[in-house]
Amino acid sequence: MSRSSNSEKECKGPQMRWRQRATDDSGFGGNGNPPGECVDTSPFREGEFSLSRSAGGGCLTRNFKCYFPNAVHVRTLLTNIDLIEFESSIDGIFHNEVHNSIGGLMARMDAASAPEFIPHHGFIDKIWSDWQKRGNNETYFQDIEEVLPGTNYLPREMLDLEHLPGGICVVYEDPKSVVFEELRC
Ligand SMILES: [Cu+2]
Repeated sequence: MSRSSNSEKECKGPQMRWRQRATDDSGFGGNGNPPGECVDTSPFREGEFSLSRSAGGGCLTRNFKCYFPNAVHVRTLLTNIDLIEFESSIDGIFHNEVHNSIGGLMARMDAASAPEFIPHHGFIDKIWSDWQKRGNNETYFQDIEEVLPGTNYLPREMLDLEHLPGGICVVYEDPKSVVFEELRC
């Protein structure tokens, strides 16, 4: 999972480089095959892996579209100092579009059953963490003093990923990629 205790020396969360991981046959498997879009490579191939009954059962499906954000897109997003614009982009383009571009199970309501779901969300969380570290308007939350629905927590308690309630911390490493190193802002 993406969280571990502060008492550990290091705490890291999973993340993914969307295009590389989502198209890697040896990792999560590649694209699905028509007509059913079932993935037929990797440990998640049809016959080896099946969805839970609550997710409808059957094989893991994918149907790649052409759009995946790259490192340049991520850097551009991080330089956006307006919280509303940042939130709109990370939610709409970086989160939703990647779900839809992977397609198949990731584009369904039960996408959480897909093996790439947690790494995808881990990377979204990393971008959020990187944006916070840049100090961009980080305290601007209109409802910062309102309890988050279904919890006893306030939004401001969730701003610093290294000091979350209950002694939880999350630290993300940068992807080991020359592209990311060259683009470091
Ligand atoms: Cu999602």
